[in-house]
Amino acid sequence: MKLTAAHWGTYKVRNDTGKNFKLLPFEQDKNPSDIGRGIESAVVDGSRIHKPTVRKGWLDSNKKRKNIKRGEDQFVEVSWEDAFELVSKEIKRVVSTHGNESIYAGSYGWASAGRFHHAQSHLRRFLNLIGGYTYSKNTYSYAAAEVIIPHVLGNFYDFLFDTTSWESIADHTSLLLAFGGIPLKNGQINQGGVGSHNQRGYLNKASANGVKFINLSPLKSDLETTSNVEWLPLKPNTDVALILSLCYEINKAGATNRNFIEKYTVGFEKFISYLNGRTDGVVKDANWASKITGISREAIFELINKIKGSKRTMISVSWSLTRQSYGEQPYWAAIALASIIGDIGKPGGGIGFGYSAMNSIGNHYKKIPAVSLPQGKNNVKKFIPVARISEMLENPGASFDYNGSKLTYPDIKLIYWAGGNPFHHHQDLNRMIKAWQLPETVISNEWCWNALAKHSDIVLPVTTTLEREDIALAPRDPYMIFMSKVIDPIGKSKSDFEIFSGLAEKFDLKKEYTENKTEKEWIRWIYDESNALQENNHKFPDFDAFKAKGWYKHPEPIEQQILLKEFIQYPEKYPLATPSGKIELFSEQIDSFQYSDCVGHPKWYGDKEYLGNTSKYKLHLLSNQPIFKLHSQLDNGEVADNEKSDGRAIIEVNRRDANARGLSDKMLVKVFNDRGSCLAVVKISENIMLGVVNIPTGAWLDPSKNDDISCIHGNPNVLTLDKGTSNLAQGPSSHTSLVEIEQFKKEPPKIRAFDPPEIIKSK
Ligand SMILES: Nc1nc2c(c(=O)[nH]1)N[C@H]1C(S)=C(S)[C@@H](COP(=O)(O)OP(=O)(O)OC[C@H]3O[C@@H](n4cnc5c(=O)[nH]c(N)nc54)[C@H](O)[C@@H]3O)O[C@H]1N2
Ligand SMILES: Nc1nc2c(c(=O)[nH]1)N[C@H]1C(S)=C(S)[C@@H](COP(=O)(O)OP(=O)(O)OC[C@H]3O[C@@H](n4cnc5c(=O)[nH]c(N)nc54)[C@H](O)[C@@H]3O)O[C@H]1N2
Ligand SMILES: [Mo]
Repeated sequence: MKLTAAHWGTYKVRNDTGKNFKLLPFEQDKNPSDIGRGIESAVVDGSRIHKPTVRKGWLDSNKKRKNIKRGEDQFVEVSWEDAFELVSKEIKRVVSTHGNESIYAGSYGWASAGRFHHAQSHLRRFLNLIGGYTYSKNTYSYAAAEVIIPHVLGNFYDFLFDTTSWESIADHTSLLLAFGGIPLKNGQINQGGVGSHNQRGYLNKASANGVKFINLSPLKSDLETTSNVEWLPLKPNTDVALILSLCYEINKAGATNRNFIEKYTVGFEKFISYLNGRTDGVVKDANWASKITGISREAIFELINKIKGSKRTMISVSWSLTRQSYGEQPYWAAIALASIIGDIGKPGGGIGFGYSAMNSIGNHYKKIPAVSLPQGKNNVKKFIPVARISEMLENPGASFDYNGSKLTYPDIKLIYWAGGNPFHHHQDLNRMIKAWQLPETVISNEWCWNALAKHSDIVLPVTTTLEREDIALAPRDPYMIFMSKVIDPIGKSKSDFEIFSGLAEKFDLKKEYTENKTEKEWIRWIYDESNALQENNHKFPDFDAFKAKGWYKHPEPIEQQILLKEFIQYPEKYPLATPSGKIELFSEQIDSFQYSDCVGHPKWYGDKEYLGNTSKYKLHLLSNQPIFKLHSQLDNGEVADNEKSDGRAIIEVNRRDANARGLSDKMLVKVFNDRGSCLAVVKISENIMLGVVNIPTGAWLDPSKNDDISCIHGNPNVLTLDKGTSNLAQGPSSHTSLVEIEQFKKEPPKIRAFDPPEIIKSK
């Protein structure tokens, strides 16, 4: 069977003639995602990059290196030979004058599924061969958790794999508190590929079994299932206040599971002393939390009674809770609450990180071993926490804090990006666009004229997954897929492998780069090496048989998974990977860093940009994950239009907020704050709480100087806050932002997001 795979699913391919093809649902998929069909139109869209292209101003000023204006310039098409020559010469010049540290190749992003054609792996393999690059640590998804969890609970990535399985929830949970909900829209995705979509089925089964769900989120749609879900809307970024009050009141009522606290945790007394107000004079009771969160005192006590009356409670915290100012705190506070309840390590109880944030969360597969393309060794030791990019570009040499260390920003002269889109993912894009002008050269490998390509000096066109063979093998998904080539490469595009092979040749390193293997041989190598890692009774089938069938499913484990089960059963034998070996409700280590924005225990920091602080901007902007695409990917395809109105992003607004501003359904509005502005189309809704608005991410950036609008298409990141979560993790704070809205009365400007820049064509 001819199949293709993407982060959003596996599809059967029906080839017609020439470039015509259709993607049909994969028979094994219980709930196929619509997202995939978006590529049918996107792959041949006018936004496709056909040839290597160089910014005119960069070519002209190549020797003088002035007048840099990225994002507003014409481009010139060049041959691959010229492109390889230009890129290799420039890299050599930068390395010899400024050193490898001056190359930034953090190159964050999701790229495409397919284990061999993973863009970042190729970029890094190549750069490591020539001495390395400044890299980035952590993710945009949950950086705050990646850094704080090892101090207080252990390795965060392990917990994502070991999350208590849905089967265990369906069989044992009585009450599930879902902070940030369990958004099924997000469960469409899994990094590296999805065989079958299961989150909806899991959630419905748990409902049918009588699990009581409470959706603690500003958006009702964050938790939808077949049974009644109780929706407790709370002001964005105030979860910590609510959780602390639950801890306080449960403890005050004498309902703390003392046995659990004594056996499995450290630091309880210091934490309680903070809750009691002994350190700051503020008692963290229900009254206090009610004022901050907008949830009434009565509702908080009702919630407490439900927890006290529940046989088994699961606290689920969505990843979005980490992407906000002080984003370390919600997870730490939730761990404290789960400890006080004492259901950690029991079937269906305890804490869960991001059910339905991806399709694989809560399936009971252990990590399936798989090899990646070897990246070699990076000789440069400099790195930045990934979301500090603008700050790095603005402040070469400046020092900053990160997880107990004092680090300094490098002086970046060259940026090389492959497989990510910072003009999608980064916050406060107006700030970034300014900072982006500072390096001498920006190179990207892209397949479409998105804002990253338009803000590059040299753009090398890559193939999409449909134009090459690969193997999808995601360690969290039981399906392995042979990805067939569906169409020939569009224009003169090449795979990242071909691009870096071509560049390596200019450094006389082609043999080292390719190891004399072709793409097909590399795919076979990944298959064989991964197979060697499987347990004896789980070996892959013969390669040719696998290729002919198109897919293989890893055998299902028998046991339900329970997070931290071993630690709870045998705390001495299986201590946690924290300094004390226990759950740390007070962390001596974090305390020793002396950060005012992340002290030794979970704490409410009220000085953030949120609805509790006076501001001329009265609405909290959420910018959640889009339903019909993955981030900015396939925004140029037809399926993404489902989530737009007249081609622009939609802003969900509560009816009373709309009425107060004279806004009506489908009205074109300007959303703004001091950082920027964007246009969007109003959708009035009862499903979003008062004072909160939401623009899903992913609209390609489309600035308009004429209209003085940072993005006329609706990219929310022109509005979001670009500030580290705290000195501990320095993670992104994208869900922190206050805005205002007004009708946009002028002529609606034409969207140019998908138009290529002006290109001087070669023959
Ligand atoms: N406001 C706000 N911002 C957010 C978030 C939010 O919630 N709110 N969420 C954040 C999160 S969690 C994340 S993970 C990030 C996601 O941010 P990104 O991962 O950067 O977003 P993508 O749009 O997936 O970018 C992938 C890019 O890779 C390109 N690409 C695809 N395949 C290939 C390939 O084979 N080779 C090459 N060279 N390129 C390829 C695509 O065209 C696309 O431009 O966004 C973050 N930004
Ligand atoms: N369809 C689709 N699925 C995706 C992605 C995509 O782009 N498209 N991206 C994938 C990626 S990379 C990631 S990291 C995951 C992210 O998964 P999540 O982090 O779960 O993503 P979001 O949709 O941003 O957030 C979920 C909900 O959290 C709520 N929320 C935001 N701030 C707060 C808050 O302060 N308190 C509370 N209680 N709720 C809040 C919002 O209402 C939002 O709808 O999704 C993955 N899945
Ligand atoms: Mo993410």
